[in-house]
Amino acid sequence: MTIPDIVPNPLRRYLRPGSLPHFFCSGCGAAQVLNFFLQAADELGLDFDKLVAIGGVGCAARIPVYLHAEALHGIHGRTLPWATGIKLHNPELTVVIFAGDGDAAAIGGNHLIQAARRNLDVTMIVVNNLNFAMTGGQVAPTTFPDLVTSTTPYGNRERAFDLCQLAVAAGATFVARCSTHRPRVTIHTLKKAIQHRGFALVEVICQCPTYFGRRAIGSDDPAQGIRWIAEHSVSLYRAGELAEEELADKFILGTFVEKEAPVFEGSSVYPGGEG
Ligand SMILES: Cc1ncc(C[n+]2csc(CCOP(=O)(O)OP(=O)(O)O)c2C)c(N)n1
Repeated sequence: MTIPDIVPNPLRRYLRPGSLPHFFCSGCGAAQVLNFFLQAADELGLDFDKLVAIGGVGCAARIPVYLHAEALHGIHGRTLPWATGIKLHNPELTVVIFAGDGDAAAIGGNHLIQAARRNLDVTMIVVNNLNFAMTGGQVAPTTFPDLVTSTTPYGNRERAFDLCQLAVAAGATFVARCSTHRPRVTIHTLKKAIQHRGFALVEVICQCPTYFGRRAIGSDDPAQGIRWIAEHSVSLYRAGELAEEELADKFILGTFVEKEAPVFEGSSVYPGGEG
């Protein structure tokens, strides 16, 4: 089935023919990230013939399926091993990973640490909707304390994990957190991450109306989800004014690291060789 363009959308040309209608729920933040990425790619003039988009399994991990580029949709948590092989084999390629927070912070967490440590020259976009959405809204390492999810009906008893701090500590050379309530900043940050040489991690805080919204914030209205994110966000510059307890349920938004360092590439794997 093809969807007629009611208003011709210039970004439509970046979508894989026949990939619509998409499978995202109404108001899903992951679909917004797809839109942000297309806008960033368009503004950069990114060559889609040299783009490889990689997703594991999950709602966010479906994003590559819609891109008119080489796409790999594979195994939950294993995006970075593929990205490593692809990038080392052909350094000319732009490799972009789309991962859910469950994917990046739980099952794929160690791959993230090693890729950051190596400074693998890829961009990893983590779509953080604070739960395992595709499997029914289970608690994730990123879920804030006390929140209700499908597996924490009495409230989450665990502390939330800060993926950006992890990436910084592991050696990533570009690390930023953005959110769906600030589209322009997010697009700008994605552009910088794509252009960055080295391991770039961008975490995008996203609403999940169907699972997280319904249980954790009591509304499946996407606008409420976005409002909730805005209310729980604080800029990096203001975060220093808040106590640690106040930050426990806040998203610190900003760019944490942007620096140059040697990247992991073919010649560093086989010194003196072509890789
Ligand atoms: C190896 C493996 N473990 C578990 C699963 C089940 N599984 C599929 S999607 C998913 C949740 C994905 O959550 P997240 O990565 O946060 O992405 P979201 O769906 O929220 O975008 C899980 C646990 C799987 N497919 N493969």
